[in-house]
Amino acid sequence: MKTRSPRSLVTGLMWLQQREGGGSLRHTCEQSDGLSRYGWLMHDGENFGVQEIRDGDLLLKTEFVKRPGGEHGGDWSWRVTARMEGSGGPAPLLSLFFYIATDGQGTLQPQLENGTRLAAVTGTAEELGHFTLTFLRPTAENGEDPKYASYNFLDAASPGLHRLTEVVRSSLSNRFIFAPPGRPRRRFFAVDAFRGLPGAAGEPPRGRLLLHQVTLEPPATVEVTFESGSASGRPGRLSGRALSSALSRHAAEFERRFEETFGLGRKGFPPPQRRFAQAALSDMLGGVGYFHGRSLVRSPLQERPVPGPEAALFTAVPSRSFFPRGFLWDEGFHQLLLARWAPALSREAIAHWLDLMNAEGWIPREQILGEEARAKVPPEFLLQLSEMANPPTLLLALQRLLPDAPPPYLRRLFPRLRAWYDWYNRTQAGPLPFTFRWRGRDPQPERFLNPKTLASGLDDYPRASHPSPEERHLDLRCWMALASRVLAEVAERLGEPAGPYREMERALSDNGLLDRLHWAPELGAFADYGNHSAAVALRWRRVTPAAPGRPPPDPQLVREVREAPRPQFVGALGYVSLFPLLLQLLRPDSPRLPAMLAAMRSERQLWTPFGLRSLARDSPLYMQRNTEHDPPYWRGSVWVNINYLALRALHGYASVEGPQRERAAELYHELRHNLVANLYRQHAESGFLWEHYSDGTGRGQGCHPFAGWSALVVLVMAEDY
Ligand code: 6A9
Repeated sequence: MKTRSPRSLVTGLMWLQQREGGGSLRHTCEQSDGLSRYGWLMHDGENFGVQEIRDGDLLLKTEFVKRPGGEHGGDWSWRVTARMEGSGGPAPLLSLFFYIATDGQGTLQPQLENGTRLAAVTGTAEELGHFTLTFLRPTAENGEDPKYASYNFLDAASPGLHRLTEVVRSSLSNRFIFAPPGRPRRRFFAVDAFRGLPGAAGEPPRGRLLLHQVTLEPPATVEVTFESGSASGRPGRLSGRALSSALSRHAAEFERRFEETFGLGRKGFPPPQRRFAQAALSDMLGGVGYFHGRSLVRSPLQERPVPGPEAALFTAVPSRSFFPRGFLWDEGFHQLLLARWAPALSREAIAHWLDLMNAEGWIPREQILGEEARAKVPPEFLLQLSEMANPPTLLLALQRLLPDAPPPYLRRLFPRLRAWYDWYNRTQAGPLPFTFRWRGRDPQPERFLNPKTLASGLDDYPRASHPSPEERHLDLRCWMALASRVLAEVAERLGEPAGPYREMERALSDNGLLDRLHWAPELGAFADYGNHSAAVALRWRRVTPAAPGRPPPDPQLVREVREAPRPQFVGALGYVSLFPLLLQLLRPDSPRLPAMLAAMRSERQLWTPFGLRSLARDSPLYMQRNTEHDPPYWRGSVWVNINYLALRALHGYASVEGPQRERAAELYHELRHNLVANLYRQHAESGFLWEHYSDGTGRGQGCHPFAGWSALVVLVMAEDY
């Protein structure tokens, strides 16, 4: 836990199941730890949460409650419950490591009991004032009887949050003996003297780390309380029975609020499905973080990257394990959900994002702020290019917040929204009026079957084979229609001139113009246009000749173009083709609507029992690798964010007059059923939400847990569009 401030104190938990040779120390979410499941089952985003973690046979439950009071945010308490499941046999000893560390400011004083047990830490920090952190003695699971435990503690210099695991791991030694009275003695690993980290010699410490290690035989319960010095007159310590009753009060309130917000009980979802939806929302809320630092930025005019200005970001993240940082277009989807649960929190996140804008009006797509975030990213992915856009989905979320947004908030947002909108119009303009083009496609097309378009968010989705200024991108054009509409709505709310936005919206939603620019008769669908050849393939080739007297170099996979590219529509049917429908720009009586619905419902094309696949099964690049090392990503898999947009649109077409009204309603019901049933089943089987889902088997793919946009399943269950 941290405060929302740049040089926050941090408190946390690590654990270790003691085995011959050590076992592995757990700390941050890492896919490579292979935990069979973990995630927040309940989390209100503010004051309360319940998390379950399964690590082999160990079941850990971590709960927290905050109690507001005083001048510094009040008190909080943790309860950690450990239990072994299954398999019999002697359970390994379990060590829980509770720590607190400073990071550039604040002071800590250890309070020792008998010179060995770290019973408490007192301290001060800018945001927290004076405080006391108390490590209570463990109890048996019932919370009453004392439990035998060994105690160790560590007092070390901290090289920064991103290296705390290493500090602890490197100070473990197994010279310690666990000796419960009348029971066999066992050796175990515990924190001993800290001898410094490799590579850190000479670096000034960032702060101080104090750590309390409790070693015991599960089952057991351990509590930790944080008491704020300025919160006087508290009714009593928030531990034991008082903590139990606070936890159950919060849990009941969470249930009530969840039902009031999403109505899944009213809709007839049985308890296991409701718990699944609660876990999806909670894991998104549990992933929300406060980040601080500088991006690494390069503009096309600069040779060398430069650090951006210091920035702060309060944001949800796509994945706690794999992408624990902010992503621009992901965040719009996150906030669609969070706007319903906690509108004020959602407004704050959106405001933070808009404050990341530079003087040009650009917002970097991926936010890698601070050392902890940077430690998770390979260097080749660090750079943010300043011509690179990403879909303006924050506007979708803002549209949802609009009816209840306080005017002063909107007034402060508006200049930023205008600058952002102008930036897209200025920098992502297409070759003809009212067309748009994503910048920053990969400049070396011969390395890929189809050069990527990371800016679009649909990475390897097939586009024109030969990137050129002639390209017009359908999805971006549709996003700009939406952007124009939302800017007009905000302007109207504020009594600012909305005319130019409305005009742009009208032009970009003109179905006749859309047809002329993007309808591909040969495909029977809407499409991108550009310099394109359909006759491309990857082939193994020796690209460089052998040097004299050396063995020939390894063959490489390179692109072969068998037919020269020419300006034409791009023959790919998939998510991009659906955009005029997804963003409801097609009129309900559009003569194109039947063909689009047919493509969606066709199993040879986009329909699967698990949701809509990203690229038609009969499309040339369906499930094709892009390079030797780059498997298909948006070339077939089912993605939840786009399925959410499809359901929202079908729901819209099903609720207005039009010749396709009934067809849209049918598709809506079937698609909703398929998507929800599969995500629920995969979650029950694997324990996680996933980044995307196989169109062949429905299995989760990519990284996990992915409680980013996959958690939109909650809104789908609630039919809240
Ligand atoms: C890779 C390697 C630990 C890709 O969800 C975030 C984004 C989406 O915005 C985008 O639409 N994901 C989608 O196509 C993940 C992108 C991760 C890029 C960084 C670094 C990490 O190794």
